[in-house]
This record gives sequence, C-alpha cells and structure tokens, in this order.
Amino acid sequence: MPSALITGITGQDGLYLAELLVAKGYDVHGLIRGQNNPKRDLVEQLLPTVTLHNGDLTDMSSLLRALRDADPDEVYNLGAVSFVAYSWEQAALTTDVTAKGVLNMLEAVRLHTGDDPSRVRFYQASSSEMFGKVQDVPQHERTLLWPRSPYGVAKVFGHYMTINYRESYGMHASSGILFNHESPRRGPEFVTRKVSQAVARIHLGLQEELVMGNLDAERDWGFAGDYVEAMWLMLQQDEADDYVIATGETHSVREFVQLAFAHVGIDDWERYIRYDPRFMRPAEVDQLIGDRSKAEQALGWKPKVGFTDLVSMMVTADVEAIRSGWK
Ligand code: NAP
Ligand code: G4F
Repeated sequence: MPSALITGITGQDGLYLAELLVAKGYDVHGLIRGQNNPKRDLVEQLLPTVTLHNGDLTDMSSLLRALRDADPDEVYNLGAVSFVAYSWEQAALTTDVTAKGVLNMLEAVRLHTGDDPSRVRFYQASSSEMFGKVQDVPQHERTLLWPRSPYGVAKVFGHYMTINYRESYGMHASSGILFNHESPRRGPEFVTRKVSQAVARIHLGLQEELVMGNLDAERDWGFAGDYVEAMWLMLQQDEADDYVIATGETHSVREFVQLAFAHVGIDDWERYIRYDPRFMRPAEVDQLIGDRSKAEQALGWKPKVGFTDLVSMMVTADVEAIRSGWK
C-alpha cells in the first residue's frame, strides 16, 4: 500500500487530495498544527482512516517526527499562510511559514531519506501569484516571476528551493504552479466563497449587501477537485518537474459576481454591491491566465469543471448548507 503525508490537510486542497489518495488505496497521513485545532473534527469525520500527526512547518523537529512515524512514499507540501491580502499584514509570519516552511520540509525529507533522497517524492504547492505583474500572456513554466505580495515572494522562494533540492540532491521534487482553484470548501476569506456565501444569504433574505474591493481583477479559476489530481499525477512521473495547472480562461471578479447572482435569478445585481477600499490591496495582480500545454501533454491532465459550473456549484452548495441548518 503506498503512503503519503500531506501538510495543510485541514485546508481546501488537503481535504480533496486526502479523499483522492484514500480512494486510490493510499495509507494517508496528515500534519495538523496548533493546540486543539478546530478543523481536526472535520478531518476525522470526513477521513476516518487518515492518521494525523501534530506538527508545524516552522518547527523542524515536528516535521522529522511526522516523517519518521508516517514513513511516506510521497509528501505533498500544501501548508501555507495562503491568503494574499493577509500576507501584507503579517509579512514576517507569511515568510516563516510559506517560504521557510518549504525549506524546513525539504530539509526534513533530505535528512529522513539519508543516502537515497529520491526515495520520497515531494510536491510543492507553488502558485500563479508568483507571476504577479505578468511578463507573458498566457503564463507558462518559463515566464519570468514578478511577485506583487509578500505571499507571492514567499512562494517564489519555496518554488526555487524545490528546484534547488532537485538539482542539488537528486530529490524527486516537483512544483505545481497552480492557478486559482475554488470549491464549496474554499475559505470564506477568498473572493469566490465570499461571493457565493453572500449571494446565498441575499437569495434567502438573510443579507442585504455585498461589500467588495476590486471587481476588475481577472483570474483563471478552476475546480479544486480537478487540481488535486494534477498534484498526484506529477508525483507518478519518472522524472520530477514543474508544471502550470490552469484552465486557460480568464474571468473578472465582476463576471463571477454577476453569474453567482444570475444563478439565483437576480439580474439587477449591482444594486446589492457596495465598494469598500478596505478590500483593495497595496499592489494588485491584474490578470492571470495560464498555459497548461506542458501538463496536458506530459500528464494527460485537463480540467473537467468549467467556469459557469463552478460558480453554480458554489452558490448551490451555500444555499443548501443554509437551508439544511434550518431543518
Ligand atoms: P488553505 O485552505 O488556506 O489551507 C492552508 C493550509 O495550511 C491549512 O491546512 C492550514 O492549517 C495550513 N497551515 C497554515 N499554517 C501552517 C503552519 N504553520 N504549519 C503547517 N500548516 C499550516 O489553502 P488551499 O487553498 O488548500 O491551498 C493549498 C496550498 O496551495 C497552499 O500552499 C496555497 O498557498 C497553495 N495554492 C493555492 C491555490 C488556490 O487557488 N487554492 C493556488 C495556488 C497555490 P490550519 O487549518 O491549521 O490553519
Ligand atoms: O480570492 P482572492 O483572495 O485570491 P488571490 O489573491 O487571487 O489568491 C488566491 O489564488 C492564488 C493563486 O493565484 C493562491 F496562490 C492564493 O493562495 C489564493 O488561493 O482574490 C482574488 C481577486 C483579487 O484580485 C482581489 O483583489 O479578487 C479581488 N477581490 C475583490 N474584492 C477580493 C475582494 N478578494 C477578496 N478576498 N475579498 C474581496 O472582497
């Protein structure tokens, strides 16, 4: 039975990836941080066969202990401070977790594997946020990185450190440059979930307005359930490499909002929107659109869920979640 250790198992991607690996017959282990983590119950309910290990990406010895106890064939490093807006407020913490945490995990795997560093395959959750002020349209694996946030800078460090460990020690370390991916499990601080929750509440008469920042930003949005398949595929290749994972389409935040309201039959959506500069960022990533041709060719990966279905899935899930709370 193959085994895997996932950092960030309590997050959106961690849950989908753990479900995928359990379905494939893996012995799945997850790193969980903090005292009395409120998401522990959720993981244990959804994934009763998964073994949880206490640890934190900033605490190297906890990573070594988790590796010793789980003894995984594959490590998926998904843990991060992942909210871009928050990364300006806590830039040092973001650097410790999202940048140096990657080095800690790579180093822990190197020490754990001794003289056979390729024995454990490593996945790093890199991000399209690294492209920032984009230097190519669409963005691909060789596009110059120009991050625009402390989060983006931290991800660039983790990305290059992953490549460096592959080149220096022969580690099977791959980096997935994933464009935005969403789902009903997306954290409510991210724009898509903030919108789907608000639209559901407005539809059910529980909320009157939706307070937003920049509606002009454009993102290449896919479904998280599709994207975790790409992570797994990367670690099944003979050679480790870096891949862009994207839909190849871009849509504005405005389009997302408009479609979400249309899904519940509201066409005059603009009357519910209030602009608040609090949600503007010190520096914005104006447009992201990815070129996934390398992943499609080498991994045979393509997204299955399109933009309109993604918006509908998220709004429907939030409407149902509120209604089921009423029962
Ligand atoms: P998420 O829902 O925000 O999950 C982040 C995870 O990191 C949570 O499990 C969190 O644990 C964990 N974490 C935070 N600080 C930690 C620490 N000090 N030590 C160990 N774990 C820690 O993020 P996601 O959307 O699933 O994304 C997964 C990964 O992909 C992240 O690295 C993210 O930056 C990257 N990424 C995401 C996207 C996207 O669009 N979703 C795109 C590109 C890259 P707690 O629950 O305890 O806070
Ligand atoms: O949903 P967001 O917060 O995601 P963002 O910044 O694109 O980052 C996400 O995707 C990255 C991949 O490119 C990941 F690496 C990262 O971890 C994260 O998952 O914001 C999307 C856009 C931004 O342009 C933002 O300015 O939406 C705009 N926006 C407008 N009003 C808002 C709001 N974003 C949020 N969160 N809240 C608003 O009210």
